[in-house]
Amino acid sequence: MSTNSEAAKIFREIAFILQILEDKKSEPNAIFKIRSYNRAADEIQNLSSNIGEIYKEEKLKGLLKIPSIGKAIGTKLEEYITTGKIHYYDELKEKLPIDINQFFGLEGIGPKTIKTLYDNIGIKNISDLEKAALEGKIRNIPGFSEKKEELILKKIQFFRKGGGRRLIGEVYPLVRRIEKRLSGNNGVKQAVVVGSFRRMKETIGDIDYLVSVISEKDGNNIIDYFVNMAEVKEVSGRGPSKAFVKLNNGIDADLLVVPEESFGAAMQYFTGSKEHGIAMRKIAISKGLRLNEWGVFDKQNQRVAGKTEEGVYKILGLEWIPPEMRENRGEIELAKMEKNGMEKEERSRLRQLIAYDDLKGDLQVHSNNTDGTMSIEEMALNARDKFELSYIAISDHTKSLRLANGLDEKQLLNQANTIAELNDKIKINNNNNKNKNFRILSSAEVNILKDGSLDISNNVLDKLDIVGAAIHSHFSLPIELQTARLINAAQNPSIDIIFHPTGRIINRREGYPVNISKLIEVANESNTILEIDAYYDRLDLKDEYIRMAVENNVKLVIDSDAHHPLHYAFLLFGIGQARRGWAKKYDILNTLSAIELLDNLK
Ligand code: DGT
Ligand code: CA
Ligand code: CA
Ligand code: ZN
Repeated sequence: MSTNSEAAKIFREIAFILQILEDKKSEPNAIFKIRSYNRAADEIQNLSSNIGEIYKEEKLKGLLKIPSIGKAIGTKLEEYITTGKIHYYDELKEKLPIDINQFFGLEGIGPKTIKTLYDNIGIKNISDLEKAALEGKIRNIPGFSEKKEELILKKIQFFRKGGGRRLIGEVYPLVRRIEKRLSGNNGVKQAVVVGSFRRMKETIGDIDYLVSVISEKDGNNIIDYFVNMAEVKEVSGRGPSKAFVKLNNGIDADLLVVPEESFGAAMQYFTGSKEHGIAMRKIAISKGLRLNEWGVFDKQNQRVAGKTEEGVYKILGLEWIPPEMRENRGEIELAKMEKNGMEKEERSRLRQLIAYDDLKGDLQVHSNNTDGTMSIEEMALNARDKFELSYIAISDHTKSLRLANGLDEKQLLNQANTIAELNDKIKINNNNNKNKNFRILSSAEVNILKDGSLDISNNVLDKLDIVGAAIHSHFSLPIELQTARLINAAQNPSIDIIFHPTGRIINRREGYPVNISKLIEVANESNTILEIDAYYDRLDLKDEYIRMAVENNVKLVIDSDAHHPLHYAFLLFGIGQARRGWAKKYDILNTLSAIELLDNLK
């Protein structure tokens, strides 16, 4: 069956090749075409249903219902689903025999650079590029320099470190879909995904499924089912109780089958992390027990726990620990039950960790007034009706960010007026009880300029409900200057939130250098909120920094950075990240109602 990620990949490649081949002057429409292919790729990637299944049910008509898919792209998608190929794509590939996919991961090495490198010295892939850079062959090409050559090498190294790990958001729908199908299989008692995915790591090396069955025959059946799934490209191995496969999108998936009485122990073992597991086993030994993936055993080799995960933790004297915290970074100490005198506040971290249904609002949402794809009203109604949020803040970009069509002072104030009118309009038909107080907040993602000043004046910002600021340029400034820019913004009385504070894009760019402890100190003093950007290629702040912020009483918010209503679904990854950083509900301000939130701003 065709997978969403494969189709998305092809469309992204088409966009990229068009960027290289189309001369923007002679082909003024190229830019729109390129954008359409990229948007289509994003949408397909993030769909919760499989394109093949959509097609089976509704044919082309179903495909055309996917946001951003028009007739031209829709028919190509149909061709891909029915024949496995796209003729147009093959033609483009013939014109440009470059391994485009390899270059996607390299931030800053765009289509134009690749074309120049191909035309001048025939570079077709990353190995060619690395070799040429090492041999000093790039510096002499017009437009390049020794410094640029060095930068290319650095980027290749950063990319290699990522080592083929997938972003969690990229594989999430697929992983859950398979998990659900495994659960529904005859003879299967329980099925869960474990490993780094269950721990909500930012990137996933491989996918690990665990299944419990009653009989050996059921075990055999489920393994048969697993290796024959439509998503499987090849079977790397299978035994009586396990199987290893490679999926169509290139990621590996493991399946392990255990008897019911071992399910909890196996869950504990294969959820990891390895370090957490090793620490757990030491505790078992200190209590005269033995812990492995089959259970907890006493000196007589009797199984004393193993059916449930809670049971395994309990017999070791521990409270159950949320998977996101299992990194052996102090969580076991926190979970020790017999420990006397432990601060209530500390203990409650395990139980009061922010939960996946705790968020009431989203404070970074973009509309089609700038680089979003939908109107403010569409973004609002989707948030209210499909995601059950009680408020969103429209935080469009500001004027100095020209690429995103940033708003100037006048446009921002106009937008705030439109929002006030929309709120009145929405109130009238807020028939849906649960979110009857739904509200749109006026906001902005104010651009921080090179010197740390803002591109919108405070008297305009003060007319908005809530304001965030962010860095979008001059990434290569040294750490002192970069930190000073952020501090300047944080100390501005009109700025409530620093959006995506380090600017990283996972596996693609490191972000700008920031002295994070200094920023946290200033955020605390100035009552500035730091954002966890839930868009899955950002997840910025990372877990360590969240923990630092929380320990220093800095308040956080979790935002989707939505440019399309479907992106609200990404809030999940931000919550996972917050849990990995030990944030409690209390630490995250958008768990409050809109009124309470606004009351808590500086
Ligand atoms: P990944 O796949 O690189 O994103 O990370 P994980 O954590 O999913 O690692 P994976 O798939 O190699 O193994 C799944 C879990 O199995 C791991 O989190 C802990 C457990 N595990 C695997 N190998 C070992 C080991 O050698 N010792 C211990 N204690 N546990 C292991
Ligand atoms: Ca794994
Ligand atoms: Ca694995
Ligand atoms: Zn931004």
